[in-house]
Amino acid sequence: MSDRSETPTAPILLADYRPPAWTVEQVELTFDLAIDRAEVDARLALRRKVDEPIRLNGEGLELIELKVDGRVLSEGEYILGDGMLEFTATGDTCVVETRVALRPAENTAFEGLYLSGSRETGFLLTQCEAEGFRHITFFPDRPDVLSRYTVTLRADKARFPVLLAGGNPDGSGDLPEGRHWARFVDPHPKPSYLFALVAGRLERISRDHVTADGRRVALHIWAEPDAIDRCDYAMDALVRSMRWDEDAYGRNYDLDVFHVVATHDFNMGAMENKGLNIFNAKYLLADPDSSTDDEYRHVEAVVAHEYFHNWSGNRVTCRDWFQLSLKEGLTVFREQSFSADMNSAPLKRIEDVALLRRAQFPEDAGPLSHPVRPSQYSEINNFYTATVYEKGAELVRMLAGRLGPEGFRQGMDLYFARHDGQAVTIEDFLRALGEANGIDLMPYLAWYEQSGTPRISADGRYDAAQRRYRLTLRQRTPAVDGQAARRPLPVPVRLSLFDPSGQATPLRLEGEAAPDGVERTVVLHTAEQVFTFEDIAQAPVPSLLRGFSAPVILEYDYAPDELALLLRHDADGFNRWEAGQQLAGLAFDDARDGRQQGAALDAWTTVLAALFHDPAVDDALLAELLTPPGEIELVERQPERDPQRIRDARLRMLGALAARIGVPALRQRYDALSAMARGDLDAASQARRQLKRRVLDLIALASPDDGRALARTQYERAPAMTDRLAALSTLALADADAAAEAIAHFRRRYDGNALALDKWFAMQAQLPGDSAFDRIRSLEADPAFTLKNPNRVQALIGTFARANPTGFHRTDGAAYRWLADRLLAIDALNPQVAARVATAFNGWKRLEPVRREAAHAVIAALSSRRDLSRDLTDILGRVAL
Ligand code: 0A1
Ligand code: ZN
Repeated sequence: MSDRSETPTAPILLADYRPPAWTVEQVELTFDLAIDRAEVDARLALRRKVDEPIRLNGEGLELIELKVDGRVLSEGEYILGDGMLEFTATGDTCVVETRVALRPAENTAFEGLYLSGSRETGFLLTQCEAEGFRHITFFPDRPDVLSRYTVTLRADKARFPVLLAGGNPDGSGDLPEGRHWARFVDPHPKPSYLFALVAGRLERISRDHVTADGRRVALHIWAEPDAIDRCDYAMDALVRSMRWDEDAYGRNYDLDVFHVVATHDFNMGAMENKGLNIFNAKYLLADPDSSTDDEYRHVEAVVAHEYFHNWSGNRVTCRDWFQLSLKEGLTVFREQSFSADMNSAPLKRIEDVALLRRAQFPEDAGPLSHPVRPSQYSEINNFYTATVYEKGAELVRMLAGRLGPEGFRQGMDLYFARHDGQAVTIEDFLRALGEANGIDLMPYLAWYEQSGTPRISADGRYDAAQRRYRLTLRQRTPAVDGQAARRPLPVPVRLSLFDPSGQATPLRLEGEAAPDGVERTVVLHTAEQVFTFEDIAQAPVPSLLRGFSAPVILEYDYAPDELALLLRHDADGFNRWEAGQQLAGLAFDDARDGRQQGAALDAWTTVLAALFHDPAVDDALLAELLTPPGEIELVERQPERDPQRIRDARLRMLGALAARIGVPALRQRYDALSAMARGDLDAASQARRQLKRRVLDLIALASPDDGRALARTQYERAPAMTDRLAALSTLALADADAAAEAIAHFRRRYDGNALALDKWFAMQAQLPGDSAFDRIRSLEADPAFTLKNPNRVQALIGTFARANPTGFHRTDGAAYRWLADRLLAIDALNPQVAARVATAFNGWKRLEPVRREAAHAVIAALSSRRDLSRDLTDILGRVAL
């Protein structure tokens, strides 16, 4: 567990980076494993780089013995304290041997070696990123120390029949007294955060994969016996990922075995340990009866993400934790590209941008805002953020766009070849990509170093006499309090111009001899730049930032009918959706301000009603178009937030849309979609379910009785989870009391199925309004609720605090006080989870005054406590500012 904060620790600064004084060339670890007590013998072959004592990190370890070059050190010969073991050595190389004891079953923080599940049937596993290895043995626990690992595991054979560690198997056998052993050798030097072991009663499914360069690899997915039949989809996804990385990046797997393990007790999504990926069960297990379509897609994406780390993260790793986005932003980008290839590229782009706006934009606009490469941190676990991951991926996407597909591939080839086996920086990445293409990409470093979402304002002037269109682009990034003024960034703006009939116009920039297609990318390098297009016959409607070519907020004063034109005609699937979102934003303003006949509300409902009947619009896109920005995104548009007003206005605009399409047409579409319903997983079936859900929600708004009746039937007849959960949620949203019977039925049906129960908790945690808080408290009393399981905590407490604005942001502040209380209890068990949940306080400053005061009082009281973990102290300290 992390330190308590009685003595606040000084932040770690990027500017203070120094290479390690001693490196570790070879690590030999021997584990004697048991639930209550494990012993770890470590033999480290060290090499001196700088004339300094040897300093090894170690937290919560009971040191039994320390030897240097074969000699036992007595107590006076070393210093042990503050998470560090220090002693001196004379030569330039030395062998350090330690023996330590650990207490896995007492480790509720899930960092280091811990127990998943019960003492009787659970299994042991490790989590080392970012700084968990120091909870296992004394070691220079930093990513720039790369070592070769040999790991021997010993344990009772009946209790721990399966013993796994990263690397290739190197023997196994029986020992006296019913024990056994297994050894693993990893030939690839790796940082300590990629070490992993697993021991317990697990079952497996297996497959063989022959890599493009001819290596036969045994793939094994491991799970507890009751879950092993839910691993097949993940295995398929793994094979697809391996093939894709071979084709798209020329990257092959590099060990003889690849293990993947599922656990229900995990702080994050999954972990890319070398040769032994460990997954939160939520992102590995999938079956139609308990998983939704969205979850299937997430399993595919996370399996790919962890696998892709084998090169972007493991073979080439980070010099220090400030460079985290070097592996995470790049791997998210690779994962997004894979998912786009496996599914629909425009829909994937819509999903990714929607996530960026929902999660990263608010983060970057509030007190937790930080650059993709932060310059300081006090607790690194708090930097696994949407900014490092999602915005980081957008930066790689911009670089890839700048170089084009072939140039990017050449750049990546050079990056992997040049830095294989190294721990490197973002600068190294930019240099490799740039040098492979003869381009200086260093101006993009500013994107990594500067926080905040840039605002790009665009202004178009048409000159009929000159047949010219002048587009002025300006950029500014609002500075966060106390930070330096922002530098202009290189901002690629992909664009087209549409004539009033909806045709894209050929584009010739001033000074060019001939037009070059109907889509161009212009790059804004300075605070303001003008781009002049020639031979433009009529005043055009610009389609800007196509495909979301840069992670910015675009400000262009579109009239509703211009957005309506783009919504009808834009060939860029993303921008078509985007036009709909922009128009919906204006329609929301009309609904909020009581303009029931407002031009935007009218245009939005009119175009969508037309598209609803247009056979050229496929089901998946229509479902997306019928979804206006959510309450969380809409809140971002408001200077001062009153969640209830926002929710009411959003419902009014959706009501207007339902009325415009009309209940008979909605009903007809719903029936047609239902008639085709099966539980199949192909894209068309998924799209139909998605659209059916939107249509049902619209029916429930326009004709509540019909909506309830249809939802009840859908719940009863659903062939799989997607339809079942959607129907339950529609029923509960329409009338939570009337849905009580179905809610109880779901609870009984899925008793014992942890992942399905998480959805049951989360669905109810989102139900809005005054009664939400009481509902949460009675859900806490459900015997299946526990603060010890991160997924359960996120499902109930996290969802309520983050995704239920009207329920959580009560004017009486009761939910804030309750959250503070729960944070204290969670923090005592698992600081990482407490810190994550606490980020729900991020936007308090922009609440309307009554709620703001109530939130402030709670945050101030909580953050002044001295008995919190470093993780929670760090988040609260920043949020309170
Ligand atoms: N590297 C993993 C995510 C991860 C990060 C931290 C963890 O513990 C604090 C665990 C997992 C990934 O990106 O998949
Ligand atoms: Zn990752």
